[in-house]
Amino acid sequence: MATTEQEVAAASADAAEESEAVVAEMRADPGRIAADFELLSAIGGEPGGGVSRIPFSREERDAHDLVAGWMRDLGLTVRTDSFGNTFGTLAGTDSTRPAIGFGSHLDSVPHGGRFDGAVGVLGALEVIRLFNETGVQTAHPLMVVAFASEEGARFGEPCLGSKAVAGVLQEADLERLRDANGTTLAQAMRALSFDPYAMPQARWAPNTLAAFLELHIEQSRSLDEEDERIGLVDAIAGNTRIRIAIRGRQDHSGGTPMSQRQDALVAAAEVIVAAESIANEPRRRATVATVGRLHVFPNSITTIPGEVEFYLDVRDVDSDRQRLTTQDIVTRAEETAARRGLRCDWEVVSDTSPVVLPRWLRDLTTAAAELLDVPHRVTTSGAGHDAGILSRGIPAAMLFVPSRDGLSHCPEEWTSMEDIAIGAQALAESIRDIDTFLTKEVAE
Ligand code: HGY
Ligand code: MN
Ligand code: MN
Repeated sequence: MATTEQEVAAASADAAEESEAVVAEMRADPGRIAADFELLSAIGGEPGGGVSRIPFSREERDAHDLVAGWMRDLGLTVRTDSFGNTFGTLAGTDSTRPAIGFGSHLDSVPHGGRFDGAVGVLGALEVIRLFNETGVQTAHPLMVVAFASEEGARFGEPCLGSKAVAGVLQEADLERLRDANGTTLAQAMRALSFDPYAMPQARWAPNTLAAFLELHIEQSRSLDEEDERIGLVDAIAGNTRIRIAIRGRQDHSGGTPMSQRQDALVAAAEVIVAAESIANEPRRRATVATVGRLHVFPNSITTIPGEVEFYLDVRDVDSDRQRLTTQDIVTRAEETAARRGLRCDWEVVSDTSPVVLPRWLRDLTTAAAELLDVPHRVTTSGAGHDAGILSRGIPAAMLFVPSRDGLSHCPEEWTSMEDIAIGAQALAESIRDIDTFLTKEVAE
């Protein structure tokens, strides 16, 4: 659907003209959004303001049930697919057209923030309210989306719900993916009365969506530092996740001389420090490497650890740097274990490529931010998102709202309701512009 920048500019100008009046009427309401946030944040809410709504938990499902009720209250037709994704659809004036989809996810990392994912779903509901209030009717049907299991925090593989609809989640993954307790994805789904082997039914037919937009917190510092209100995302980093197991010899911490030890934890510590210094090399620029989960066995104060398992997360917007850095860290792990007389095994848990989002769609969302006359910038996402998965087959765009001090995946994660309202308004305007643009483009 390549198109010239001039076409987009002309269409944006037309849409802006038509929209002037509507933008004047469309005023997202921070108070309304705040009320929804209070109720949603109570699900999995924790002292200190964070939430735990981990993938395929009771809390995630309760959040989907709550939002499904709000979708119905707004007159949307609601369905939950075989993988737990929830959709609310609104007819357009031309039912022959594919829908314009917009939304995000409702799960969180353990002890995470209230805003990651939730902003995109609650912002989407505010868009529907704005359209209902101002009588906006789009030619394309609209689909509000709440994806399941976006966070890779539990099973290591991110964006499971969007990968299911995109047809890239394999049946083998249902038994392969395990959490820290050894629970497989299939077992976790069954525990919530889902049939894991019905997952293929969630796959979308081609042409289900004409475009997908995701409003999301930035989870980085650039907007907050530059006092900008909207980020238009040009690219989303890829991520590679490796499970590394180092095996030494379990032994007595008192009776074993230092020279006779095969300490798995010391070896793992050396590898983790090496991962940091490898990612810090100037030539790797934007690459980041993290070890966030580690198990020690037998985890006893008076025992030299015999085995350590840890997870490496490497990310970059450049796929070569992403994969070469991963390889370099794994090679260092193997060398470290060999030098210490230990054993190193590893497996790729997940590998998701970076993606560049289509310029023509980003130009339309940029025009919406300009129409609202709010400070905005083009920015890159270090975090992964459902929009990145969908963009392999559907034109996708992302709009960011600021994260205070860039903090995310922590209870301190925070975005103001005023900024979320601005984001919802830019999302609403973008949807209108895309609807007009695609209607005109096809008509001509
Ligand atoms: O971890 C991430 O990239 C995102 O927050 N799911
Ligand atoms: Mn997210
Ligand atoms: Mn996240």
